[in-house]
Amino acid sequence: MKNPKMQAPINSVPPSTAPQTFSAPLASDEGTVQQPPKPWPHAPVHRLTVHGIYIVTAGTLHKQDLFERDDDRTMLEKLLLILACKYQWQIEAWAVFSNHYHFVARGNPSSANLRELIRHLHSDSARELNRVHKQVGRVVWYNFWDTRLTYQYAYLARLNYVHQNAVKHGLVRVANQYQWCSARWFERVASPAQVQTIYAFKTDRVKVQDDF
Ligand code: NI
Repeated sequence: MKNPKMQAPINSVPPSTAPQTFSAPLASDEGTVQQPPKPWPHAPVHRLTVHGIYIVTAGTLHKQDLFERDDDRTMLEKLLLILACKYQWQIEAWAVFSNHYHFVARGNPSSANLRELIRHLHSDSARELNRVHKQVGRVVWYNFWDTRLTYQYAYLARLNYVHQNAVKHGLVRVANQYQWCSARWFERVASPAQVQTIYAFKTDRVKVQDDF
């Protein structure tokens, strides 16, 4: 993965998706999910029978740096946040890179199928990327991995893993300096104690598909 240029402003969150309007990221399963304003006409469709918290990773075909341009990563990040809202998954951490992404999402009884959300994200982002790059029909995404997190420690460690992922990949020294991830948002919406607690979780032994 190539190091993206960092001249873009680090505080420019996609305005229409405004993640700072989410509820506190550590709300309970039963807590009311506040989502960004909805830019779509209808709530989705069918219900999952099983809800939970998942970590999702996806990579581009052959790990190519297809989202190398700042605008391309911004597009992908924005689509992720919009579609998560549409499918009623609460995104608690995310990181978008030139050749892969990760997110942690919390479901609720209204959530639509997570894999359909991912397929929708891949379909729309590939179509838009290919339109901008004038690459008709190019395959963009290779695969994705979704893992349900059932233990508190595993969950909190992976939250931190995703918040800190830009540091792991050597793109920034401090996670909140990376524009296309949740660290800066998390530090703004969570309490200092929450931030301190989450950031203290060791991530070096967390097993996440991440050889990008
Ligand atoms: Ni990664």
